[in-house]
Amino acid sequence: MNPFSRSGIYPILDAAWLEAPGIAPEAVARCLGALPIAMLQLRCKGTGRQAHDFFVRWLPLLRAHCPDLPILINDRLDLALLLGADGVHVGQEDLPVPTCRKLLGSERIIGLSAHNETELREAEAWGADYVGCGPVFATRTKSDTQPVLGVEGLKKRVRATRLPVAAIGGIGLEHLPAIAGAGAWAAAMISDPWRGDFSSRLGAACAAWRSAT
Ligand code: TZP
Ligand code: MG
Repeated sequence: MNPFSRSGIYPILDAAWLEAPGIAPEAVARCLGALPIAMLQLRCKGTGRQAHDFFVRWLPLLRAHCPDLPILINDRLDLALLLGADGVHVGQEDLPVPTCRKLLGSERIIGLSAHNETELREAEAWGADYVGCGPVFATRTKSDTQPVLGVEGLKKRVRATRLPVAAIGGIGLEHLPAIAGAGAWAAAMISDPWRGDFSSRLGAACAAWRSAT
């Protein structure tokens, strides 16, 4: 199945949230498997060893519970290859998309963060499968971001590329109608689902997306 045929919520599971005390991994994985989400990403900004241990712990568990869901790894092409992830998401400072493509082959998914028209064009020329555009709103999750795009800025990016666009940055439940209305393929969310009961909040996000599309 074309992984982009289903638009929706794209949870990015960051180690900072997933490895916090009190998190029950099985319950998180079960909840993700039960929801109609578009794609999943594992992200760990720790040391190489921390990233390794985090991906080794979580990828197989998520796979077991979400067999049909593409699961990408942030930044770490080496670990994505080692663990057989469905792809990688890279930023402008990470390994270039053509290098990722050479190593990953044509079947796996490559997402690239793109912040302007030049980067959008490069993403297309290099064969990225989707682009991440943001921050749409102010975020406390990432400090070295580009200026906030806003919904109008997001619409411009969507119009400027033929690639599916994953909107990211400060996205909460209340923003989902506007993000869907802007034509984004997905709403990537890191912190919002954790600002309450993970399962109910993510369920509400999926429902909000569905009623907006
Ligand atoms: N890239 C642009 S904003 C951002 C990233 C990785 C962080 C998004 O996190 P949150 O918690 O959903 O605002
Ligand atoms: Mg990166």
